[in-house]
Amino acid sequence: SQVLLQVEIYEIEGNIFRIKINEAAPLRARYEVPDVLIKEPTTQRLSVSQKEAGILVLTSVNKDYTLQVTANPFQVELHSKGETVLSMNSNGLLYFEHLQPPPSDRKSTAENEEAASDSSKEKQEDLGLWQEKFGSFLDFKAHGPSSVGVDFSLHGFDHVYGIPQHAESLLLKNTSDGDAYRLYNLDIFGHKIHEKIGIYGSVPLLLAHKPNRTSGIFWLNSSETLVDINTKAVAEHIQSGSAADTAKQRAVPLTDVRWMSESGIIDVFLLMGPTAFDIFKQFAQLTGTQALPPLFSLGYHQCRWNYEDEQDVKAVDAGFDEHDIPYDVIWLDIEHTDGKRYFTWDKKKFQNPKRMQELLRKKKRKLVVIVDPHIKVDPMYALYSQGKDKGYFVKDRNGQDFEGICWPGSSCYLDFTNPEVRKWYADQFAFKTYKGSTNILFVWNDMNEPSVFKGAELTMQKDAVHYKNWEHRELHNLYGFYQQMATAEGLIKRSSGKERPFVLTRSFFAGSQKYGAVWTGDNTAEWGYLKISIPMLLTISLAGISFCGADVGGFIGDPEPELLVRWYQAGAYQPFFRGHSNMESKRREPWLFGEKNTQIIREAIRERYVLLPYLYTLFYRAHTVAEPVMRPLWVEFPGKLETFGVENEYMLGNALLVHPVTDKEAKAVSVLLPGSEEIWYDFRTFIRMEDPGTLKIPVTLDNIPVFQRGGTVIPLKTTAGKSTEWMIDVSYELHVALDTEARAIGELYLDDGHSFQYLHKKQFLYRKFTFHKNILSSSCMCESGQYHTTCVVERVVFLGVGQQPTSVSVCSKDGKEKEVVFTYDTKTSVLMLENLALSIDADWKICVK
Ligand code: MIG
Repeated sequence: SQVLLQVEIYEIEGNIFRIKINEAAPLRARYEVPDVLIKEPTTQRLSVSQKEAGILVLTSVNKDYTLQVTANPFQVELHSKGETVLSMNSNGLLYFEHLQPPPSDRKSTAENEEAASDSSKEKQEDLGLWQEKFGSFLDFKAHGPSSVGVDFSLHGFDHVYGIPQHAESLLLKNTSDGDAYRLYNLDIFGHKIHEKIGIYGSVPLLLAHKPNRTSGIFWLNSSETLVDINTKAVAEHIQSGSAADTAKQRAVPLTDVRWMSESGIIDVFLLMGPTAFDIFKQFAQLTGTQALPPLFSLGYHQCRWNYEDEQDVKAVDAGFDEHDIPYDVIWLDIEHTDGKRYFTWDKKKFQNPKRMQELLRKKKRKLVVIVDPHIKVDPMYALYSQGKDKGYFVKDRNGQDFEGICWPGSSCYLDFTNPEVRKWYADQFAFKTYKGSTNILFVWNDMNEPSVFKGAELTMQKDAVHYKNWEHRELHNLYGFYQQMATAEGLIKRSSGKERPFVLTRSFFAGSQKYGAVWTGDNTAEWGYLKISIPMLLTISLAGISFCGADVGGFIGDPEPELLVRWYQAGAYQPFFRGHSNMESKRREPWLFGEKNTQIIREAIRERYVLLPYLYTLFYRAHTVAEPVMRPLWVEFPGKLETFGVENEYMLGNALLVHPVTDKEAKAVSVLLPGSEEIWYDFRTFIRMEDPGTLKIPVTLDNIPVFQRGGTVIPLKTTAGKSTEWMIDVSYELHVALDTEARAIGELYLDDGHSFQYLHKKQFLYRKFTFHKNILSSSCMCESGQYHTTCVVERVVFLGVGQQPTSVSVCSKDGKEKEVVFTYDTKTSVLMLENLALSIDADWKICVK
């Protein structure tokens, strides 16, 4: 209380408030997270609507919000039209460890000399603030203690989500009697499930939801962070006209969220929604949207630690063709390198990497190789010697290059926080620098928490030193973010800015969505890990990163065939779809488990490929309007309480509800089809489900329950091919599912699938399909987009058509009308039109009479 803090309050365009608290005059600058906000936010002028001793009331530009700031005790309350939405420091947990001179530097006044000699205990404690022991590790805090924290109360909310990454449930749990949620990127091999310890990546964004409102708290801090959650019921007085009623109370929920970070400043963004989709936009406005993935990366990926050599790659690739299973990418793990020197090849196993890539290219497939951030200490290794000469490695506290142990043995770690290092690193991906690489090679960044064997908690010492002398503790959670950023820039650069990159990263932070995909790391081949992968991916998606997936099959161990099959079926309906397995795991290519299982897995992967037009369109929406591709039910049904905790099923876009089977030998699953006013159709049989609600759906091993929501149109391909590139000319099929008013709406986005021409030259098609008053029309969603394609819509399936039509005709733009043949099934109410040849890029109408 002796040190003056400065509080800054901003309104940011689009219903966002920002509160920054820092020391008014810190001894030295405190770390403020750079490079995560995509631009300096556009502020708006708050007006002072009340100002008296100890109270200041600020009103937002649109008058919808007021911020009441009280001085003593310090507190900020955010009101929306009379409703208190959120308050800060209402539990008085604000703290701010101000920077102090080290104990040895302190001027010894007579007074404190006395105190010091009086109490050696105090001295001990004081020392503890400047250095900390953890096992055999000593963390030397050059700048002393510097932690910050504050509490928020979310009024009326008892459902909170977000703050990945934990192997935990979708709904955040009370932490009052256990561990806080920890945000500290760590490589935890064989991590357990239902733990609050942080793994691999973190996004300090929390969402709170109640039926009429969603709010968000974005705590912009990249040091080790803890989040305590406490949901309770509090009494609220009911305002009412009659005097007799004024005493009435009711219990309303309230969630307290306490954030604590090891260092930095308090810089918090309050996202006011009011809808979940508004929150996604607000967060994207600050940190960016999902990069539009190249289409191939939405196909199936086949990975393993390791595909041994060129021969192995060839054989696995051929296996997919032999078994008629589509796939797009084969992956090479660390063993492909010359002694874990990234950007090199093991010369015995991969004698001719270009030849191998040419073979894959002919098959219209791609290669992904791993590139980790640790660099083998080896003066003969160019990356090391250059890095060393240029001073590009993270330093230890004594100013020497930090050395840790990792795969190659003794290793140094590139300091990606330095823009010059990132530029140099990006240049390493140039085709002429990265020998043996071609433009079908893409990249996987692993171990970038960073993982340091034998380091404290298997990561870098917090007292290691980065660019501009910042200690590692300040920016730990950003390390992987920066590596992926540099890698993605490298891939763009090598194509002279023309091609979209694909980079998968294990570690991530807020904003990583701009650079590619993430996966959930080393899961285990057990049913529990399949089950938890759904809430884990939903949580990552809520935090802005749509392109996410979990290792299909489970990385560690050997899945029983049934588990593997179930995992493929789930993965086929998730954004990033990759089979992967550990070195010690048995081979796991999809055809190794008997004809029947091969058949089912083939079917699951083919369903994925057929669905790609829809999925790609969802990614376009994630890219342009920040809608998560995979979303919890409550996002689509914000008023339906019964959906708030659902985590065993999810929506893929707004049209598909997916319920993976995650129990062994399941004969049936309980599916919640939300919304009494909704109609749901079985995605495969087209049969209308009787009455929404919770249904017991019988299942066989053949597939998992998937439903299309009435009122939507889903674009698909009529058949799967060997890979996405083989499918370019395959015709389309539309599934038009009618709602209670016999309407439906949907869209299709399409472009060349790999370049930035959609952006720079507007080479894309964005089509809209509407069914209204018995007319299905195809129209343009965006006149400025143009893309030439000869692709046609071949088939249209209408679901839920009440009665048999007397005729169906197609009207083209020039007014010509042509009757078409149709079939109608009275039992299922399905109307099917086949052998159509309607240009995908033209306006047309289908009239059902
Ligand atoms: O500690 O590169 O999560 O996907 O196969 C193991 C070898 C290091 C961890 C990754 C995993 C990858 C493995 N890596």
